[in-house]
Amino acid sequence: FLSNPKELGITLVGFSGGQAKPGTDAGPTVLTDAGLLTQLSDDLGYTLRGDDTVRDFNNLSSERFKSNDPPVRGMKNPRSVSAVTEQISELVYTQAREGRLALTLGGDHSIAIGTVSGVARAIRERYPDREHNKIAVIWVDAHADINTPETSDSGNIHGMPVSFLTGLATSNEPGIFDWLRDEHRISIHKLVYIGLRDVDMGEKRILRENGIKAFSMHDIDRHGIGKVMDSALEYIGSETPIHLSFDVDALDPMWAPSTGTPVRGGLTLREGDFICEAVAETGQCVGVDLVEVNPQLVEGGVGDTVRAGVSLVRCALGDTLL
Ligand code: Z70
Ligand code: MN
Ligand code: MN
Ligand code: MN
Repeated sequence: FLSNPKELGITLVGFSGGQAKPGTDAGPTVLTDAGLLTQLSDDLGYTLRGDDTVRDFNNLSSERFKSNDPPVRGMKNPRSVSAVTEQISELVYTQAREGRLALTLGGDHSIAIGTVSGVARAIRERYPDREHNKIAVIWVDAHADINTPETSDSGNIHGMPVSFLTGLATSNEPGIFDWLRDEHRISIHKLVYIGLRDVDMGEKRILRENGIKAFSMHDIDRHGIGKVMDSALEYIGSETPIHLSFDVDALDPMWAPSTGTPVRGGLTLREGDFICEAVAETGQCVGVDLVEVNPQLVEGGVGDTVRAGVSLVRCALGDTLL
């Protein structure tokens, strides 16, 4: 096992500065209010050791939104997102370094710049002599989130995390992602997408030119989620540690309407759960993110989306019927 059995490091990140809509900052609260953490300890047998295990970024952080934060290279709130993700990276690193499976509840998807970089660094350090000490990332999303500042139309950094994590985008500007070093980065060849259906022109070009592995909704329709997961995990290999970054908008809005950018034609809840179960089954999982739950966006309330989110996390942490 790459993580200690049944040991979690949970980080709650109510942050919405990677995109324009308020509400995503309340994501962790609605998930924990629904009893997610209690379920993880009582139903799944994880040890939760108070402050040490569950870290609420909103209480720990000294800086959230910076008051003077004009766009740089078109990026919106670049200093705020950089400062927040730097702190998340450090928090998640300390959890994963001790062998805890790092679970992060967001927040918008920009926070993955922190979570993935923290886990990547921790696993390198934890297994210095292991051949396979570089993590793979399974990015489950309607969107590819691989715009560079230059290809992005929106300037929203939640559409860019993968480009910064892979080094496709870099910045030397003081206070703007200049903290990202090689030990934080992931290989573009250890990245797999699942669920894509709303990808920008510039992103399609990046995916094509770099030969990035991607299973779109079309591939899932053609092959079924079982075969897609077999191929995804075969591509990654059975020795490589895996970080699962799950954007709830990968699910069809029928199952998860309370999110900033719902796109129809998505995964069923069972397909989403299956992805998480298949990752859990490998025993290679070292990090899990669940992001983009936004309780403010739907008339009928956030209940369906929260139930879906709770189900996904439970499955990713090894909940099974039998
Ligand atoms: C678009 C952009 C995005 C989530 C929207 C959208 C990105 N490609 N990600 N909603 N979760 O703005 O770069
Ligand atoms: Mn996303
Ligand atoms: Mn998305
Ligand atoms: Mn195919």
